[in-house]
Amino acid sequence: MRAWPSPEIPSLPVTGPQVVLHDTASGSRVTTDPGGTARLYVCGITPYDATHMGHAATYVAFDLLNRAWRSAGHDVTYVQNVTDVDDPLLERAAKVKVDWTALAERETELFRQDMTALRVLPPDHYVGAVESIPLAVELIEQLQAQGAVYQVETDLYFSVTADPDFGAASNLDRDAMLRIFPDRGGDPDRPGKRDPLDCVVWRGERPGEPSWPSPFGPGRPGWHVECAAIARHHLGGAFDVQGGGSDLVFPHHEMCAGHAQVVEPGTPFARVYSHGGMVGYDGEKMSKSRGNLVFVSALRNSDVDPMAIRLTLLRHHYRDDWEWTDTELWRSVDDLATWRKALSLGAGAPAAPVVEEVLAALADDLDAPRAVAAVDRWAAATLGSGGLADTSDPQAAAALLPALDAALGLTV
Ligand code: 5CA
Ligand code: ZN
Repeated sequence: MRAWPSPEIPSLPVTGPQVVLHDTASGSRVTTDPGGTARLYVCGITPYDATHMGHAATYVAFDLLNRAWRSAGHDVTYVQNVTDVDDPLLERAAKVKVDWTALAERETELFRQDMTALRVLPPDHYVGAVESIPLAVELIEQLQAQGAVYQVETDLYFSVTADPDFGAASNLDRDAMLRIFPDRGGDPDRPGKRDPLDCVVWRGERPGEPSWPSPFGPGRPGWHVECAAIARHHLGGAFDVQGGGSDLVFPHHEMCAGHAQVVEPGTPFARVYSHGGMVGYDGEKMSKSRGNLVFVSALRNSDVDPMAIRLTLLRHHYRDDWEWTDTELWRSVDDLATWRKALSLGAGAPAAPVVEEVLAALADDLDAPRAVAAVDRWAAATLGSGGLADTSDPQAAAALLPALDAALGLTV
């Protein structure tokens, strides 16, 4: 699939520190150790509705990781999928009477435009589930060869007991997994299953649903096997970071890890599992199924500066759960105006310590609020009050502008 155009990334005269990230599997902070090229997989959208602020927060969070690695001197290979066939997409297409492929294409295109406006670096491989069906089939055959797959009617299930490390990626015990599973698409009570936590890897054809031929009969892959197959194919085993929102910790990322670890025993799916918090609106998690959404495209259409949207997201730590409010958006519009005013002076308060603080904050588990606060302080010092402006650095704006762009993705 086509991704979206990449913004320019200015090169900085200073190198950032190695990136420390909170890892869901170990429940602790881990210094990422990517060697030359860091390998990142982030779960992409299910394209049946426009990009909301929750999606935007997640993709901006992993964009900060991408940028922090680059600032630390690494190349990055970034892979993102598009779940372009799935139950909610098919249901929405049927409801609004459009072809499901047309709906997926339209919403994916809108997502590309939203990501471009928010200056999110594109993945190197933007991969659709449909175009990856042969990869999923190959992975299911490998799972079969390990004896990890069994049949229930026309569907195939993955035996979670085949992975000795099952539960490790999400760091959850069996009781917690059993509690969460039914709320996240699982079917613990289906007759014929060997373990309530087993998940579908091949869904046999249903009347009225699209299907593809396979050695297991017509049907389509399960959701988890798609991401596992795409990530393994494009990144190999033990890639650096598997990312997504916290709603994907279990079962999605656990099952992906399980599939990968059964076909390549002893090699973890990913080294670090990283998860962003949930963005809410009107007291609940923002979600397409609940319909309590604030769309990036709707704000763009009302001429809101996308950099103000991005700054609003950056003011929240990526691991926090928080509520979107328009009040914060309007505050970001004002803050950007203040920054622009200070930067337009050219000279200002010393920029080097600010650049250093921004890079240090981002390498410290993507602490964007701390980075942004450093810029606020610089702008306040530069503009001063009552003649107390600090303009001791004649090159302040020239040093700060590329750092804001490269590290935070903000053009001011
Ligand atoms: N296609 C799958 C992943 S393979 C999927 O979860 N799609 S999605 O469209 O539902 O979500 C896309 C990304 O946005 C996921 O990483 C998800 O965790 C994240 N996300 C969804 N809702 C929110 C929210 N309210 N706040 C923060 N992140 C969210
Ligand atoms: Zn995924």
